[in-house]
Amino acid sequence: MYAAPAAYVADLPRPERCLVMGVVNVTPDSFSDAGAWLEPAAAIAHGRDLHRQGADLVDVGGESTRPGAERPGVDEELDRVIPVVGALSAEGIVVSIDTMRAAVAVEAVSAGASAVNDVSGGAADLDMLPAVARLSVPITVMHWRGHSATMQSMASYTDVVAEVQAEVAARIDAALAAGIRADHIAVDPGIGFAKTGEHNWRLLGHLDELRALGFPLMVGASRKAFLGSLLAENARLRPVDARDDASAAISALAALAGVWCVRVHDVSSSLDAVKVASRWARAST
Ligand code: PMM
Repeated sequence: MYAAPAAYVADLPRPERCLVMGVVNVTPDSFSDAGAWLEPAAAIAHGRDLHRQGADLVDVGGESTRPGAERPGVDEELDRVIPVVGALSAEGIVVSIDTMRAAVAVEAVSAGASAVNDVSGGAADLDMLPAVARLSVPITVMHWRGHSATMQSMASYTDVVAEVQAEVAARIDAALAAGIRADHIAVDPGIGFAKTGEHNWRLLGHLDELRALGFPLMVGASRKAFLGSLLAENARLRPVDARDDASAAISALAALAGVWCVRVHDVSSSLDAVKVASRWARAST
């Protein structure tokens, strides 16, 4: 009934429990922390703080993917993330770069990043998968149907679990065909990306079917709108900054479902949650 992570991703930490990835959005417009970490010094301090809280990895991103967001130019994205990636990596913090651009991934890895997190699974930039193969670093391949400006118009499925599984399997095949090592690939259902709340819940309730693809799973549900709706009172969404308890609950349940890594904004609550899940899973064997 309860599951330990099916597998770990090579060349990343292996704490023998679900990993916790802390998020640093170096953006003016992310839904979860709009603009709070846009200045490099603030972003670096935040990354350090997440590391002190126990984050196994810190994910640095320079492009907001909230529904409707406009894309920054590549130079703008590089200016946002490279100083942050460089400073955190130099302190021994394991950094992943959240980008859909091969050029940003390449610069970030040369600045010290250990992994690439591409929400498009290599579909947004056809140079991405060959670049990651050459860099020989891990990559998270997320389910994605299109850029933020239009993605919610693509939230249409007959069977969301089967379709996400098939579409993400095609991206895994593309990654392998580009020469990326199988043990460098993690898979993510892309909670909130071209999905309604109902779709998100069905995917979370059927993580075992995504696990059946045979790759470590990442889940990024932290602070997302479907939690705001779940916790709404008097038709008012729960504010973004009051969704961390629910996010930690998702982390515990995801860990029990055998997820490899949860991507969260509040690290300490999710770290406690995955430790409880890990102890619970051990007691149930
Ligand atoms: N969600 C966001 C950004 N990057 N990466 C992965 N792998 N999975 C996600 O669900 C994901 C992601 C959007 O959330 P944010 O604006 O709070 O970073």
